[in-house]
Amino acid sequence: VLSSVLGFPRVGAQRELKKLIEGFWAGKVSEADLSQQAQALRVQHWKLQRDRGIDQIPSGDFSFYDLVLDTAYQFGAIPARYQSIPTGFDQYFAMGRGLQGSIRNVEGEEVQIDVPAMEMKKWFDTNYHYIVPELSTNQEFSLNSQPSIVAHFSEAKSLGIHTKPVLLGPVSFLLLSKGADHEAAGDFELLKLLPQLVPHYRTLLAKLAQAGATWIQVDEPYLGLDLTPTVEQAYQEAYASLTQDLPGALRLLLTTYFEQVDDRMALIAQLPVHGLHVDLIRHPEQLSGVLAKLPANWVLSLGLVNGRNVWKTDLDAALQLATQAVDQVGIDRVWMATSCSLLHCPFSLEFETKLDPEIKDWLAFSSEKLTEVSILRDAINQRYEGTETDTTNPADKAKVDAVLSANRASCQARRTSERVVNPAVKERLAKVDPSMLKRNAPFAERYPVQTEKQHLPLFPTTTIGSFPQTKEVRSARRKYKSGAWSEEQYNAFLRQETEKCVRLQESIGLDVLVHGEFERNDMVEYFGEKLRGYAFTQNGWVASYGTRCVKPPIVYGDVDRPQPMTVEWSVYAQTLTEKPIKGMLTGPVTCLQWSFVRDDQPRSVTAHQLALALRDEVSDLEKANITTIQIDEPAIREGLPLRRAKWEAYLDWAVSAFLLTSSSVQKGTQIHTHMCYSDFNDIFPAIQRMDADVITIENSRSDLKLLRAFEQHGYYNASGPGLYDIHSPRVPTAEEMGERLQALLQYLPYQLVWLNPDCGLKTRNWTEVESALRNLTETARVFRQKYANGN
Ligand code: THG
Ligand code: ZN
Repeated sequence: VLSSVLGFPRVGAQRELKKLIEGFWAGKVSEADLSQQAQALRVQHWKLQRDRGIDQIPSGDFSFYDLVLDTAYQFGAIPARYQSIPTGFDQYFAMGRGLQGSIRNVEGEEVQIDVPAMEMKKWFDTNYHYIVPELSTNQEFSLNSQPSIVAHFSEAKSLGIHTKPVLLGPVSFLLLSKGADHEAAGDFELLKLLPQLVPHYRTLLAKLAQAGATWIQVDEPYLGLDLTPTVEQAYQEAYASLTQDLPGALRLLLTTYFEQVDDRMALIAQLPVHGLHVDLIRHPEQLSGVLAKLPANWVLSLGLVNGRNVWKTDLDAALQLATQAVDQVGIDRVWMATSCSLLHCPFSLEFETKLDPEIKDWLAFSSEKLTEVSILRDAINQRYEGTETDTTNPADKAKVDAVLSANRASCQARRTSERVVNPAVKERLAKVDPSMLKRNAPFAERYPVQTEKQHLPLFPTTTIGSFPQTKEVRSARRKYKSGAWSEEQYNAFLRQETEKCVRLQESIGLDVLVHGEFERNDMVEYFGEKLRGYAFTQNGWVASYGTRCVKPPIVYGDVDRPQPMTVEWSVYAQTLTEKPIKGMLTGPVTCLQWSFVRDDQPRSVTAHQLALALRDEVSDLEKANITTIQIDEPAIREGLPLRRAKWEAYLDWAVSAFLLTSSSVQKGTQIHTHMCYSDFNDIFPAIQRMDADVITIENSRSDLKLLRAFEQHGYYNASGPGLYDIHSPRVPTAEEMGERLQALLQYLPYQLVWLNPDCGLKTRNWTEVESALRNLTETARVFRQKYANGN
């Protein structure tokens, strides 16, 4: 058997690539240095994989921004608004992040340009965002030489490393795209572009063959999702066409992940490829079904090492699955692999000097997972000793046995550790009953009490919670974390920032104020640092979008809250003002979704443990007279299972976790929630069941589509569909916001509408924030007058 990796984290051990690219954007790194140092990083990553015993090392998994963007760029799918920018980094980065300023256009003239970025969406059910390609109905494709997967293959080859180029398959590429014009909506229209697109894939394959490539990894994650007859037919036609005149040496490995494909084997087995990769982390039970229908001579790549989580692989369990596969198809047709790309996993444990050694022993990050993959290979090859691929020697056998027994000990220790099990938490969870999942009065009764209690005007104004995280704030946190600042010094600084923020909000005339969240690094990491059962890392960065990373905390045990987490800051802010201060919490589903979580109990159980901890925080805030509390759930939509048949079960427990967090309060306490980043239309009934008093929601890009859904499905609580897009530095005028509000009021009763930006303000600067919020309160003033007599 061979060892194989589907993709490696491109950002580098110390986020070198991020720093390099951001340096280039800032004009501090030349284009030549950018290219040269990026290449050095690729080489480093290939060598690391080779040295750790990987046979099938990926190439083409490197990107300066995003791999879906790269695929679009490579096939010439460049939307019209970027076409005046000369080909190259400027144009490429403009597509990823927008471009404002003066450039030399294709004619060589100096011109002003202001183009927004392409849309981002979550990559399946991960917390990684890809760039959504925009294709027109008459889209033409070409094969660009950049970004060059062929060059990367040759680069590795010149070092003596024979890699496996990775391509995003044509069907999944089109299904990830959107129509540039309105007619081209939906799968059907986009898949019509296959005949234009596939010939360019063919040319690319020919070039790869010419460069000496043999196995090509073709990623088709959509094969595991809900398939329509149109999509099935698209797969058949696309792969028939793709493999026409396939150069003799080429082998295609059809690659699936995040879902099962055992029920898709009738389709898959007909496709003219040479192997299949399956994700046995998500669905180990699919193996039998896959084996039963695997065509003779195909290679089967087994995803046995989790690319989405940080736990050591249970190697014994993995070997059991591997043995089942090898017994059936033979030792020379099975690969041991990661379940998906390691993009979603931090780089290496070696930088974690502060992690508790007991917990650290349970973990494997990307670099450590490489060793796991190759140990699995060695162990299987040894078990089948005497078969033709036997290359083992006794010394290696002893080494493999030692690794296996150490792994057994780690897994056993984790299963039985007192750090993991907290009987009090389990007991409390068992006692949760339906009365704890329901407010003590219906919305219609609660809302007037709240309005009165908080002295809320018509069209109340608020913000989503965070205010600018400036260089000073980040640098203060660094000084504190490095020990250069004492806790007192740091807290004094934070109090000063908080006070400035409250004063500014008062002067702007907002109705419900926030403290600004200067004490928080990330909305999940912050809570992870304060809850028991959670560990956090120093360097566990994973890609979020472009060059941005997040550092997800790790839930390793039963979760509870040793002490209040946010009360002090909210109470401090409340001492500064007569206006209500809104307490700010991250909801249980988002904490779950944006953390690395336990794989030894269902996600729903972890979510409910988080909910109980947060429920206590809600109670403590209420007791401290913080009577507006926002519980953010931006990630509730992305947690949806990839197949629709599983949606209802998920939504049931997700909503229940939210209700467990939020519903202990008095009717005069107002619960807000906030959602962003996605299309909520299809989970509307669940949002209503969450029964938040006020939902603030990102709305600026989806225009009024969202509101039509409000109307269609019926939403009966109060809402604040964002009046402007905080992702852009543009400051909208009061008139613009007024127009938007007027449009909103066609769909929502004016008595229940809040005015707010569409998301947190942490990525903006103070000048932009102040002007935009002044325009927002001006809009409120105008509309209060207009609606004073009920319109
Ligand atoms: N937290 C977590 N996941 C998230 C978000 C979050 N996923 C979705 C969305 N929000 C992603 N948005 C961002 C926005 C900014 C950054 C990362 C993800 C960011 N990161 C810094 C960087 O890479 O430079 C690193 C953070 C730091 O240095 O403090 O800016 O909010 N968990
Ligand atoms: Zn948001």
